[in-house]
Amino acid sequence: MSEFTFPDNFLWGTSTAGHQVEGQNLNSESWVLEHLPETIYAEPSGDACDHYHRYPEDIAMLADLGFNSYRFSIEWARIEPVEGEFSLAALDHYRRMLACCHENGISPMVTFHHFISPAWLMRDAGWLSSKTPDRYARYIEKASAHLGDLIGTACTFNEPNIAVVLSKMLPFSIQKTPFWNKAADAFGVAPDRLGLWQFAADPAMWDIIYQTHLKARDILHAGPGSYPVGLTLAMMDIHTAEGGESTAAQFRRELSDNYLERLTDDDFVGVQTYSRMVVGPDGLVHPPEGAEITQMHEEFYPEAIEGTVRYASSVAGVPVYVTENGLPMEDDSRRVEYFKRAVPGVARCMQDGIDVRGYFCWSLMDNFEWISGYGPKFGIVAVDRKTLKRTPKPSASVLGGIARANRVEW
Ligand code: GCO
Repeated sequence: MSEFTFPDNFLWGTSTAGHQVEGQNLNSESWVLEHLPETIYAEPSGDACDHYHRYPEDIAMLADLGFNSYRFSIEWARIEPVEGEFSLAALDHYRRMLACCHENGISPMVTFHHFISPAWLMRDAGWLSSKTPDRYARYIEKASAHLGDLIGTACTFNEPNIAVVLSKMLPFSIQKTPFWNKAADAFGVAPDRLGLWQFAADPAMWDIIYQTHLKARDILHAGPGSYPVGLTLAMMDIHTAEGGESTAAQFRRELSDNYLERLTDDDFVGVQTYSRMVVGPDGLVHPPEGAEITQMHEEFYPEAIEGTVRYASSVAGVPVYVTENGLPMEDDSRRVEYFKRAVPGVARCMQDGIDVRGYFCWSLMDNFEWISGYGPKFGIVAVDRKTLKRTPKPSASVLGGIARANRVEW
């Protein structure tokens, strides 16, 4: 039997994203995409979990469960619904959320952009436009001035590599579906100028996002408050099948190294991992016959987080937060098993001297899983889709118990 006690200041949290839990994000680009006749979304986000109004109950609940931190995003589309028009009401809402965290002894980790931009940005090429860095910097200035003194940790962006990761994982190209041209029409741009964060797998986008990240990082460091700033990456634990060495190296470069190598001056990197990816000479190799498969069609593989934390630390050379880790399955007993194997993997990294600062599960509650809708269940808390009633699952007590004890055995 092994055991590990985490440092006193280690963050134990749950993660969510505004568009996935708040509800009625009407001025966002996603709201437009979800309501296209040719949409690829299983269903619209609608009310989501009404977290916009129910956050006091939700934050009190995660504190009662034993957590000491909460990662959530603020929504640019609410704060600047029309270019140049900033909503004091939206900024005050997020300030009340931050105050609620502190009242509950919760250190808030704020993600300033979790995939979703205002619809108006997409009408001018979104993340393919050279004007976006300055537009985003203006938003960050306003948000930092209004909220910075209450922030514990900040992520400028969530997963700038998601479109490239999806391009390797999805069995079809979103950009080749009728949805793509209809989405371009909806925003009044040519298909090759539709700069959607989640789906435009255009290498030029990362350069624009990276320049924007540097601007945002400097603004947040200079503004009110004093807190670490970084960004998060979608990371698969990439394994090599026989003969796949060069292809796996190419996957690591495209999906991880191109990003990690530019983060060496950041205060941290957020690692977000769910499973492994096995790569053979011709690309992705499907999970072995009989493997347990999740609702996101990935292998049940809790050990992946140990691999990605080690890899991210070795390439970026900065502290790590596990900002997303979890399991999309209806059967919560599998989520319990997942955490019981994943958390020790993080502990082993720390035993070997890797500077891990926190562990955040995805997600606090079952929520809107983008194009998959409300089908996949990632939450440690169930949400009744008819009443929005929250019901903690056994996994909430198990992971909350580890958080409260600040130690793990295996
Ligand atoms: C992501 C996002 C989350 C997802 C979660 C489950 O990594 O795609 O950060 O918004 O919902 O990862 O897929």
